[in-house]
Amino acid sequence: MASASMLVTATAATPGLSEFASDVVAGLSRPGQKELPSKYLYDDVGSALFDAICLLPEYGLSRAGMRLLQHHSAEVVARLPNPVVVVELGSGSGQKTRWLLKALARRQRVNYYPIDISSSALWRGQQVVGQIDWVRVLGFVCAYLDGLRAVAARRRDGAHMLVLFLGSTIGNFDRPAGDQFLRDVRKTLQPGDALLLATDLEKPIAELLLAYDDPAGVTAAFNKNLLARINRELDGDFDLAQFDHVARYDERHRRVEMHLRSKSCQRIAIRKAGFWCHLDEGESIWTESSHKYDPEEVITMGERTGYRCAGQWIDSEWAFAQSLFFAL
Ligand code: AVI
Repeated sequence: MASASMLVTATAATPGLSEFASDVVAGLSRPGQKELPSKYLYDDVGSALFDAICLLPEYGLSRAGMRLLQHHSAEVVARLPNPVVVVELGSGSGQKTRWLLKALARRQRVNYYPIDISSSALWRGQQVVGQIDWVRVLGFVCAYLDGLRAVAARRRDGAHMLVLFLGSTIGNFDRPAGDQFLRDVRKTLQPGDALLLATDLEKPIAELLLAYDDPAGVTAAFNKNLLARINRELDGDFDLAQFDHVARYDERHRRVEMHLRSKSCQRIAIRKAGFWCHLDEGESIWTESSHKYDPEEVITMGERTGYRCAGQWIDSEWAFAQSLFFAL
């Protein structure tokens, strides 16, 4: 990859710049590898493209998570304290959670609190789980930890919490940041509260690369939509045809990385941020990491961040784990 890159920053300190604009300016101003935070992949278009990714035959994560809950929800519920309220970090489509909520609703009335930064994602999930008898849904549109604290503040005496972090979203954090996130969640919990954590597991590299660079080009569209979003929201002039979607596996960090590689030497304007950046031919913008785990490593990760593991289920078709932890 070309390393020399020059950039012209007019307004790194522009007052009143939105958080999105400042993060874009900061990421594209980085010396060496340019980056854009993966959380910005999920505007309405990006979320719809992600839903389409979950249907791809090459991307087995979501179906694995669904199969696990379909087959093991009763076992998970049998290990939980009674009663529990359910908090989900990232509401998703509601398809997976439905199995768990149904199993739980066989023994108790359930208060279910999905938390998502996107109100449209919350709304879609609620259509599915809102149909289940004995389940009351109250969604929170906010960041995960803020929502978790808000739910914890409503907790009634004697009620425990079950936190769901499904979909292997923890894999989009670097490993140290993943640990920190689990510690932050733990701070909001009381001893005996539960966390069901999903993690995608290591598998042959060719299989992983196909999952993140599918032949139909859906993941490429998902990745490039980040540039399109900058064009839409910040009056940028990225020419999407001048970028290749690249998925690569970093063996040292055990993660798939998504990049957008510039096909030419180009200068891009992002007018609402008053910012211009230069990209060399072959230079890339790093947009996402997706870490892959060893099952034992997941248990250790929980243990060093304040939990004990009470069960782990692994899908037989796609290496993917759900681990049940209790806060110590
Ligand atoms: C949301 N997250 C767990 C997905 C993943 O697999 O890391 C996002 C994704 N990126 C490309 N395909 C899917």
